[in-house]
Amino acid sequence: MGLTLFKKIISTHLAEGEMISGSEIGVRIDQTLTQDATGTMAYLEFEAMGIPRVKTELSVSYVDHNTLQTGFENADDHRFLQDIAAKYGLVFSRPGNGICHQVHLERFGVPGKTLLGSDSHTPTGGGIGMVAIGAGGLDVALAMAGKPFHMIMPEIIKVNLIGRLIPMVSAKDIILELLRRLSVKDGVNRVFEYAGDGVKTLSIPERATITNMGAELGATTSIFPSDEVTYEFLKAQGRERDFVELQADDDALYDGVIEINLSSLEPLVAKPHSPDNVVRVKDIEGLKIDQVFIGSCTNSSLRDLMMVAEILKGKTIAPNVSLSIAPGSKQVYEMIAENGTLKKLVASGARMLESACGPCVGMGQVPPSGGISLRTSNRNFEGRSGTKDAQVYLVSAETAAVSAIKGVLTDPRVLNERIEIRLPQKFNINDNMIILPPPEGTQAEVRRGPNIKPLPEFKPLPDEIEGEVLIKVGDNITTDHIMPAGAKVLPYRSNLPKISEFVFERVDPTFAGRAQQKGGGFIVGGANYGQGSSREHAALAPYYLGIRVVIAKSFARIHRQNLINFGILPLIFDDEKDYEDIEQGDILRAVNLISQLDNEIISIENVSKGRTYKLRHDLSDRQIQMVKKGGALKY
Ligand code: MIC
Ligand code: SF4
Repeated sequence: MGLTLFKKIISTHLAEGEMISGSEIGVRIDQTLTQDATGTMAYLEFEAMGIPRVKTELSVSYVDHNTLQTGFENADDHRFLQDIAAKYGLVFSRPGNGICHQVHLERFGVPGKTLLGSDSHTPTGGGIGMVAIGAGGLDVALAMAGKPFHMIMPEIIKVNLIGRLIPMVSAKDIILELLRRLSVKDGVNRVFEYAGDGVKTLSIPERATITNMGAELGATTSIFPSDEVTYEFLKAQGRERDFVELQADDDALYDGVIEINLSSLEPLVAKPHSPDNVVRVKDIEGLKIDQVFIGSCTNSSLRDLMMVAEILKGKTIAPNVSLSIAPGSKQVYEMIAENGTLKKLVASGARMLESACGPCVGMGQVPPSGGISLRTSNRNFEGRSGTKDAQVYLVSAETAAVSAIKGVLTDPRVLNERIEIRLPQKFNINDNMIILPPPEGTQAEVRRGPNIKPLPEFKPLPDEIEGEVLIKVGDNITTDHIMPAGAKVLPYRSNLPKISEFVFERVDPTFAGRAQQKGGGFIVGGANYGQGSSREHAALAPYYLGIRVVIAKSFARIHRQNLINFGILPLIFDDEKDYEDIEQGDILRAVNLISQLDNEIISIENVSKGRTYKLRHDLSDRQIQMVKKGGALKY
């Protein structure tokens, strides 16, 4: 039996275990990426390992998230990251050079290689046939130290693309269609592998939009074959030498097949507050909008911005709309400046932002009170735009641009014209904002501003824990709920004592104070607890507040691993009725916890209710040792 593309790449990188879905494997990592918001912590962890230089083929440190410098904190972090890169042999992508995923695709990604990134949208690299996976900073630090990355061998789902998209329907609509059919939790421990004759009709930026937003399915990653389209893209980037042809064997065996007929797709929109809350634009057309944001690692490529400019050209945005645009990289920015695209955007009334994440993660351009914001980004979680009452709708660049002119959500097919965007044969190659590390052995000083606080002490798991259920939340709680981002909180990513004050702030602002006062306790969650970002602060900050056990119906992949990495035990209800029974304020008691970990089932007593719950841990032996010792660094 032949192999899927994912298995082909994993088989050449397998360091531990067997490729049997559901079992734990260790994978050799060729490349890593970090961004500033997760990077400072990742490098503090790397430093703690005492390794003189990164051991990967390539490790890149990007600055793209915390670029809104309203205080000294972010600038201090950038300087720390630049110094660290020089000291440990990393490539440094300076602020202004662009969003990590876009830049990595353009300048560094290589088909067939493995990439581990401390950002959940690292699978963007799957657009050029990489196995690109998002993880917590500590896992990335371990990969930089030359250790294999451990994960559950996923199931592999083939997504068969048939036919060709009709005008004004684009790649974003393909991934929204998948999110419409599946949900934000259906991709957990699965990989989506694209195939079929529709693949060759999609450019690399379009493929990358799809693999990028595969993260919203909860998937381990998504991957496209590496074909002649990939070759042309790499050649245009002056990197044709990095090309290798890669595809699944014809007789490859998949765990499931999904078919999407591209020619019958229509423009789609994800309604608040979940990327899988998808309907046709037609179904809610006419919705009055206040804001449009075009950008983020999902839709900020040259192709997207040229398309937007062709739609906006000679027109003015509606008086009720504020349109902001952030090009994905300096390369894109330079090229739109040169080819006249920028002029068309500015002339129409667009507010041009720097090449960074920006509004996608609440860094500026917060919508007005009760505002309706149309965005080309990938997440519309409640509160993420920077205000709790904003309603964020996710759409394609085409839908965003047409709606910006009309002032209401509009199906872009009204334009009734065929706009063909031809990508250039040669992209502008100017890597002057990329700093290569000095040769090994060069002395490099690391400057640390006052916001950069040391890591906490990691203590072994206590054998007995008694405490209160400090909070009980529902299904699909995101890491944005647990550890908010945005302009107010993001600057404290390297200051754990301070950022811990914001845990669950948008759900229950009293949480952090209560946790601290009671010296810890339990968190109870529903299904897919911790979905969304890779931010390990969503585990580290609760650890800092004294949490050692989280009980949920199920966990999202990256967050579960982050909990384990910091010595927090993730437990699953064996009987979901117990989730209904348990209440905030109940006192729970776990005794003989250490020896109980040898069993699959762990008993925890609800002292308040006089009942005992059966809980599963599903940890591998390696993970059990890790949690017992107080996390991965101790282990
Ligand atoms: C996100 O899109 O939520 C982020 C901000 O990029 C995060 C990383 C972080 O929280 O720093 C992610 O996707 O992992
Ligand atoms: Fe940045 Fe938004 Fe992409 Fe996260 S999803 S990497 S915040 S652009």
